[in-house]
Parts: sequence; structure tokens; C-alpha cells
Amino acid sequence: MFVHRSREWDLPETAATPESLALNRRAALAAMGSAALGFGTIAEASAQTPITMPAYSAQAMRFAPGRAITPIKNAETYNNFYEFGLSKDIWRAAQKLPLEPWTIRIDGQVEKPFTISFDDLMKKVKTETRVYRHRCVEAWSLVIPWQGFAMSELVKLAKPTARAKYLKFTSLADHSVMPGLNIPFFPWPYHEGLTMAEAMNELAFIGTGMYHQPLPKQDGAPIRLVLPWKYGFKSAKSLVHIEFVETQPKTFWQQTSPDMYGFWANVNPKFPTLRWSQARERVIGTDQVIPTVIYNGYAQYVASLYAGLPQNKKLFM
Ligand SMILES: Nc1nc2c(c(=O)[nH]1)N[C@H]1C(S)=C(S)[C@@H](COP(=O)(O)O)O[C@H]1N2
Ligand SMILES: [Mo]
Repeated sequence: MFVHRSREWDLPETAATPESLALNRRAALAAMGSAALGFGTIAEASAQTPITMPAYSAQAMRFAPGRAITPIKNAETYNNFYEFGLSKDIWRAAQKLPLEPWTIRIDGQVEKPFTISFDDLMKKVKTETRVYRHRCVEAWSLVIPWQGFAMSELVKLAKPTARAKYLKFTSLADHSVMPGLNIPFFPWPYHEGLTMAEAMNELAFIGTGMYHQPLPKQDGAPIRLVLPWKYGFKSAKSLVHIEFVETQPKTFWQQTSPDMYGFWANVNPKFPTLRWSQARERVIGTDQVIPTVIYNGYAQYVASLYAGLPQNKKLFM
């Protein structure tokens, strides 16, 4: 089966292509100065580097990414968006994603189901910037300055009933622009899920921009999930439907490969994926490989969500 070699779950930790390494090294050199911005204060950064790049406020940095912001070039050209193909290099193909009009359906266990345009939704929420780490189950990571809003704001707008226990998120599936939908075997459209408690957690975020620009198409324009304590595949892109449901929804990857992926998918270096380790991660845009941290370093915010659950592999796959 041709997809077998390039599917996400078959990639070992070391599966960087020569192309991606070359790009990373070039981009890292180009961004040497600006990368320092990830750490210091605005004053320090501007003293150290002549590069003009938007700095990030203490408020945006409050979840302390602890390492440099990924150069924008890398974040925009090294992607997973299987609707547009299985390679990391889908950014050109993704430019066909039609953004207007974009509407989002909110239904299920809510007081009154509704459909809202992306533009109207943006008028109802308070946007902010948050710099978060992003850890893919393929053992690479990024640090991204997102713009967007707290998922709790969306939950409040939706007015879920007492019966709502989970949220199910569905991505756009448009056969006219997404060749990946023709790949057999995947349970399109891409869909993901969270518990209500997870959605209300302060880290749970809805991304609508990055690096002070609207979200690039390849990164899930115009609206996507950003769940930094979970493997990247939980953060579904280009959302068109959010449903409040009573029972735990089956997710895209769980249906694709139930022996490898589950509902929770919380980051944990101690639990390898079936064929490769999760102990370390390649930091995209650098030559570094660093240890992975439980809950991707966000345990202080999210560990309590899982205190009542068995602390076994299921919570971390
Ligand atoms: N609809 C959709 N959402 C998706 C994916 C996808 O293929 N389709 N890939 C996921 C995976 S595996 C990762 S690691 C992140 C990648 O986000 P990025 O390309 O913005 O870094 O998006 C996630 N969201
Ligand atoms: Mo991923």
C-alpha cells in the first residue's frame, strides 16, 4: 500500500527528509537574531538585534515557552494537513483552500443550534496572543505565537446544555481543492474531540492568526484548535462544525489506527508510539534535539484534568 511509507504513524523520530533539514538550517541562519526574541524582554531583544519583528508582550509570553520562537518561514512551510497531501510540503497546494465565505455550525447539546460566519464570530470574542510550544507525535516541535481566543469563550457563546459532556470538532472536506480526501482508508472529514473540562481549561485555545497575521491556509485558516499539551494531531484545522455531544467521540486517528492513537493523546515522553520513541523531539528551525516533557511542559495547567483517570498508556496515546 503506497501510503504506508509516508503515513504519520510510520515515521520514526529520525525521519527528517534531506529537504527539510536543509530548509531548517537556512531558515535558522536567517533568523538567528530574531529567534532571540523568544526569550528576553523587548528592551533586551532590540538591544541585541537590529531585525524588526513584532515583539511579544509579557501577557503573550505568560505560558513561558522556554525556547526561541520558531522562524515564521519554518512554521509556514513545514506542515501536516493531510487533506492537501501526505508530505510536509503542502503549503503551495493549500493555497487553494477557499476562505470566503466561511461559516461554522455549532449544534448538538446546545440551547439553540446556530451557524455563524467566521467574521461574525470574531466580533463576539476577545482576541489575544499566546506563545505556545507545539509537539507533533512525529517527534518534532515548534514554538508559535498564535492569535486567537480562549476556547471557553466559544463554549459560553454556544450555551451547551447539562447533557453536553464532550465536544466534537470537524474540519472542512472540500473535494474540489483537497486531493488528500481521495486517499482511501482515512475516515474523512478530519475530526477530533475534547471533554468539556478540557475545553474550559485555560490553555485550550482557538487559533485565528499567527505571527500577527491571519492564519496561513496551510496552518488551518481561518480557524483551528490549539491544544499545546496534546500531540499536534488533536489540533484540528480549518474547522466548520463544532458539536456538543453526550458520549466520547471517536477521532480521526483513533479510527484510522486504534492500536496507535486514542482519544486523549496527551504528550508523555515515557510512552512510545507503537514503532518509535516519544522521548525526544527535533526543534524545527534549529539543529537541536531535546528531551520531551510530560504534558509538553504544561502539567501545572492540565494535570488536574486527568487526576481521576488511570495514569496509563491510554491517557498518552
Ligand atoms: N484538518 C486537519 N487538521 C490537522 C491535521 C490534518 O492533517 N488535517 N494535521 C494535524 C497534525 S498531525 C499536526 S502536527 C498539526 C500541524 O499543524 P501545523 O502544520 O500548523 O504546524 O495539525 C493537526 N491538524
Ligand atoms: Mo502531528
